[in-house]
Amino acid sequence: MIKQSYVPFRRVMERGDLVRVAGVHSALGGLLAGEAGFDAVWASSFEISAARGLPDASLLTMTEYLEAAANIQKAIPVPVVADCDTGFGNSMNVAHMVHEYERAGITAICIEDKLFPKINSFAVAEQTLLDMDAFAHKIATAKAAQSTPGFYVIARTEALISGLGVDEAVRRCRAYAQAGADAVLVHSKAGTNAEIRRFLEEWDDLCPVVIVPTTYPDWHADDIAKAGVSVVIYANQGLRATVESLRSTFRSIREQGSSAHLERRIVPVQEIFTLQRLQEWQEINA
Ligand code: SPV
Ligand code: MG
Repeated sequence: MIKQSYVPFRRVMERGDLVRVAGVHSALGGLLAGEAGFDAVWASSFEISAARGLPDASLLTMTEYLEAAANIQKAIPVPVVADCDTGFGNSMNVAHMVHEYERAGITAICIEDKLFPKINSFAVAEQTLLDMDAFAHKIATAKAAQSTPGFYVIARTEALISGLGVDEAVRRCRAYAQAGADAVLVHSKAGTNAEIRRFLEEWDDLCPVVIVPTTYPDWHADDIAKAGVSVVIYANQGLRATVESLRSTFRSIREQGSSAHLERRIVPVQEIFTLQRLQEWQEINA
């Protein structure tokens, strides 16, 4: 019989190796990430918004992000880390969010210290941060709201994205760890890993560190682990590859007038059936 079971994120963290996470917006993407050996998936607000043809600017509601994350988790064996932006409002919203996500089977969430409504970290826009103590209160609220001990809360600082520097990023992450965060995510849009390395040198190991090396992609996972990072999120490479693939496939069919020339380069329908576990489903009716 078809079973839908998965490992909680905390269990993955307890293994002690670098945890590798792939950004996705669909269950199919999650299945492929698991198949490739990723330990968890990131239900990315950027990807989920883009899949709806919308910017990552707090336009979708908590319910819509939750539905997207829960639909991914239902279908895959690795845990989802749900990108919950700012927590969809103030501390009250954060408490409600934790209740809802936890009840829907999500085992890890991440919230960031920007103001609601937020805009994607790479957008050319003002990135104003919430007061540090107010965000620490959101983290403490999230931890107090969880009903299972394993539920995992990641506190993300956008101090480097806002140009406030490494010292401010460290100061904020310390406060968030002291408020009970299970891990801190320090995001950077620099073209090299220099400021993240400086952060890691100053960081006092109060809790694990998560990074998102989108703009400094040449940092090898082995070196990331050696530098003291616990979790690496490849947040949007899947989405960008999908755009490339769909664009060239659709264009090529239009230009050539048929799909015959592509048939050897695209997966057979049978392979989609395998991902859908069609045979196991059909056995239910057999
Ligand atoms: C996301 O993938 O939605 C993220 C990472 O939050 S970033 O797009 O770099 O802000
Ligand atoms: Mg996001």
